[in-house]
Amino acid sequence: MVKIVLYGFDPSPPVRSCLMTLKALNVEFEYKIVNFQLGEHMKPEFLEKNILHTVPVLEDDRKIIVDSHVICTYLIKKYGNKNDQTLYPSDFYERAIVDQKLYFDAGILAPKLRAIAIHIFNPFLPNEISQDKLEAINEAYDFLEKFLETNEYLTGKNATVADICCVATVTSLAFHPLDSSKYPKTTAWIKRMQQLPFYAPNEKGANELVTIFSAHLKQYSQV
Ligand SMILES: N[C@@H](CCC(=O)N[C@@H](CS)C(=O)NCC(=O)O)C(=O)O
Repeated sequence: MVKIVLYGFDPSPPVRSCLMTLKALNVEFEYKIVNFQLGEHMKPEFLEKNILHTVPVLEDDRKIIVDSHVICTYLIKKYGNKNDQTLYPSDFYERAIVDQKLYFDAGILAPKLRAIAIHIFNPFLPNEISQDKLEAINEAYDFLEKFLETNEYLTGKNATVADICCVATVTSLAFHPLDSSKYPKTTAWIKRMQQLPFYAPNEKGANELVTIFSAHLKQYSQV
């Protein structure tokens, strides 16, 4: 039997994207926790799987796949219902629109979170978090509000893999809360995502991460 293993830990947003996708597809897998506090991501056996020392990593029948966006789309292409194109359409143009929002997550949203995370988790960097890094998050919220101007989800009337990846990141940014009067569409989109049957694996890890960030910011933000 083909064995799927996901390496990661719950607070990590890209790991949560994979957990939601696996749940949406109803695929069985083994979840192996990588303990960063013990430096497990830097051990030779993990580096052998991913030289970038990041999670998530997926092992499918002993083949390795790195990067949440690639993992999620791979899982849908391989294990998704071939008659249901909702999560990742096969039409080239529709897929390009979904890919664009995946790259938006990878290239714009997630780096704004990372710019702050490095001051919390990297002991060699200053603890202080400058105001401009927090304000940069508003730019991401502005983009999302525009994307959602005419649609209920990021690329149309249905949630796709792009919504899954973006919501994992956005809910991790909640230490810099969305003003619902300024961002009504984005606020409604998050609530809509939270109602979906595959959303549950995001909840606990996002809360854990936001608690860590909020406590750090209380102590170190330069406001
Ligand atoms: N683009 C990657 C980002 C993965 C990533 O940066 N993961 C973080 C945890 S959220 C990590 O493993 N960092 C450890 C490191 O960079 O050493 C993805 O989407 O999978």
